[in-house]
Parts: sequence; structure tokens; C-alpha cells
Amino acid sequence: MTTSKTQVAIIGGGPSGLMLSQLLHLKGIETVVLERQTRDYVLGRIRAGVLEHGFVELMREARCGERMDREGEIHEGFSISDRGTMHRIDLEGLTGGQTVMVYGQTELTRDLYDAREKMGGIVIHEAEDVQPHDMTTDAPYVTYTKAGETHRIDCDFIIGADGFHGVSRKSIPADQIREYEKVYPFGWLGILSETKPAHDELIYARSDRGFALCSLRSQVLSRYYVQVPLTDTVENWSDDRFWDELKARLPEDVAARLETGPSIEKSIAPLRSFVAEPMRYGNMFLAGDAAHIVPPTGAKGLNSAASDIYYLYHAMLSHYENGDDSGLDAYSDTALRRVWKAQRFSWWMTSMLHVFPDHPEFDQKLQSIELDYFLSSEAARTSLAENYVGLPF
Ligand code: RFL
Ligand code: PHB
Repeated sequence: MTTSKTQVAIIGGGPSGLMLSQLLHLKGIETVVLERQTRDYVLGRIRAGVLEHGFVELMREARCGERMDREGEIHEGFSISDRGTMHRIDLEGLTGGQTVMVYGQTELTRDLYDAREKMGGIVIHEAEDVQPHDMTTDAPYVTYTKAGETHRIDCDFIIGADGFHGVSRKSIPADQIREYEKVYPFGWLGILSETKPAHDELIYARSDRGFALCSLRSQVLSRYYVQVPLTDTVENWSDDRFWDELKARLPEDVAARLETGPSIEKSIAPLRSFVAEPMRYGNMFLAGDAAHIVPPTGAKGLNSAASDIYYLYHAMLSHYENGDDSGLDAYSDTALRRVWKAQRFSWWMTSMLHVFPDHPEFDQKLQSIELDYFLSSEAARTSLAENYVGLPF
């Protein structure tokens, strides 16, 4: 076994782990990132597309914002289509000038990898059997194997940024962590296609056939989703069937001008709400999807990960620069307060826009009238907009 030492050992090389590593390294704090997959595999996962202002600022602070600022699109609003009628949510007007950035998770992860490489940051890919140890002591460590050899990294802190299926949360004794979960009876089938987006802003569409979303990555790359039953598989969905179903859920004029083409990625994601509390076990801290998952309807997953990283970064800085642990001690409570607000918003957007096959007619009537209210009241739209652009860190 080889042994090495760092200050912060980070499990997971997704956006959360890479971002924290980059920010800490810029302040002279050493980190090692352990990632189970190859870099290409991580970059092949098509996920988030909408970044809140807080995330955008964090990318800039991490000196990774250059390409995002050049290629990302600022969106001043989006639309909700309610059974074929479009209603625009003027984010900028309703929030006093706030907007969101459309820039793919794949692209920002690539930027973070490039920045890590440029600074000589240590990111170990294909790290197998990663395991945190002695988290409740002052001398925690992480072990992993790579190419058949076992390695040990001694550290001050371990960060569990290894996503929902990672090892960090699962290494916490069951009586030290509480999990809250809600599983929805449907998933999202998503495709990526090299076609002109249906609309210049996002469209969240409620229809009697189920929810649909028109999103984009650029003016030549579109991302679309349709609500599907959990029993569905990608094999059931030819491209033609997907386009027909998408069109049937959109306003007629949008469907009529929708450019179709071959999909270059197609996958189904189940929808889930999940929170683990607390987000700390001794000297191990959880961040991002390792601690919480939202259904994607509010575009809050990656953005909630960013707020965890923001709090953790500042708490770590106070520890290393001033010997002040108050930020670390408050981390879980501070992060969770914002996490639960994003949970509420994501659950609410999901509840309002999807078809729930087993809901009684009374609930369906309430759903319709709730959306009607939100679209017709400026006060209600303001609340929606305030949450969508992101609550302050
Ligand atoms: P990730 O991205 O899952 O990264 C965790 C990394 O840890 C690695 N790993 C391990 N490494 C070592 N040892 C182990 N035992 C390990 N186990 C796992 C994994 O390989 C992985 O590389 O978590 P992170 O960094 O916290 O980032 C979270 C985001 O990825 C996630 O919240 C968003 O993608 C959610 N999401 C969206 N969020 C938004 O803010 N806006 C959006 O528009 C949005 N759209 C989406 C989404 C997620 C989606 N899916 C597929 C779940 C759309 C979709 C369809
Ligand atoms: C996406 O572009 O993948 C996307 C956008 C907004 C969402 C979810 C996903 O709410």
C-alpha cells in the first residue's frame, strides 16, 4: 500500500468535487479528487443546462468562467405552456434584473477539468473501491485501488461529493443520518439533437398527455424531455415516436415549426426528491447530489450543489486561514436551509406541471386552477421567478 497526504480528500469528480477542489487550490489549500469513472465517461453524461447567477459567479471566482461567458446564453425569461397556451415568465422584469445562464453541465465540467489540469491539480480517475475511514477522528483517511494497487490518503477533511449512488453517504452509520425521500410515479425521457431549438427560451409544457420541456444547449443543439411512465424503456422510443409525442404536448404553432432530426443521446431519468440530514459526519462533509436530489423540473439540482460548495468553501477558508471553525460547524444547517427551499420549489413545479395518473379528479381540478392562478397573478409569478433565478446564498 502506498500512503500520501493532502489537506482535503474529495470523493467524486463531478461538478461539486471539481469546483471545490479548484476554489481551494486557488487559495493554496491542497486537495486530491478521487473519481471512479474516466473523464470521458463523466463528460458523456448529459444533465443540467440552466445555471443560476450564484453558480455563474462561482465559476468566475474559480477562474473557469471565460468560455461560459463567451458561449453561454443569458436567458431573461422562459414560458409555461398550459394545454397549448403560452405564458411568458419575465424573469428579468419580475426580479429586478436577474437572469439565468444556459450552459451545459458537460461544458462546465470540461472547463473545470481543464482548469484543474492547468493548475496541476490532482484528479485520480478510475479510482476503485474508494472508502472513507476514521471520519470521527482528527486523522481521517481514504483508501482506494487503482490498477490493482491499494493507496491510502491521509487528510484533515473528507468531502463526499460522489453523487446519489456514491460511497460517502452510505459509509455513515444508519443511526447518524436521516433520509427523507419522495419518489414520483414517472420519469423524464430526454434527447439531445443537433437541431435548431424550437424556441429561443425554454418552454415548460403542461398537457393532458403529460409534461414536456423544450430546452437547448446552443442555437444548433436542442435538449427535449417528455414525461414517461417508470415502466418505459429507451428501446420503446424511436426518434419518430419521440418527436410525435413532443409535438402533441406543445402549442400548435411551436409544434409546427419544431425542427426534428436524429437524436445523438437518449436516456430516461426517474424523478426523485431526497434529502439526507445532517450533511456532516465528523470530519466528513457531504455536498451536492450525495446529500440531496430534486426532480429536474425547477432546474435546481446542480444549482443546489453549487450553494453547498459555496458554503463549504468559505467554511474551509475560515478554518485554514483564521483557525475559525464556526462555518464548518454551521455548514449542515446553513446548507440544508437553502436545500429545502430548492426541494420545495422543485416539488411544487413538478406537482403543477405533470400528469399524476392516480390522482383523484378533485386534485386534478386543483392543479389546473393553481397553475391558472400562478400565471394570472403578478405576485405569484414574482414568487416563481424569484425561486427560478435562485435564492441568494
Ligand atoms: P454528480 O454529477 O453525480 O457527480 C458525482 C461523481 O462522483 C462519482 N462517484 C464516485 N467516485 C469515486 N468513488 C465512488 N464510490 C463514486 N461514486 C460516484 C461519479 O462518477 C460522479 O462523477 O454529482 P454532483 O457533482 O453533486 O453534481 C450534481 C449534478 O450532477 C446534478 O444535481 C444535476 O445534473 C441535476 N440536474 C439539473 N440541475 C440543475 O441545476 N439544472 C438543470 O437544468 C438540471 N437538469 C439534472 C438535469 C439531472 C438530470 N439527471 C439525469 C439526473 C436534468 C437531468 C436529466
Ligand atoms: C436541461 O436543459 O437539461 C434542463 C433545463 C431545465 C430543467 C431541466 C433540464 O428544468
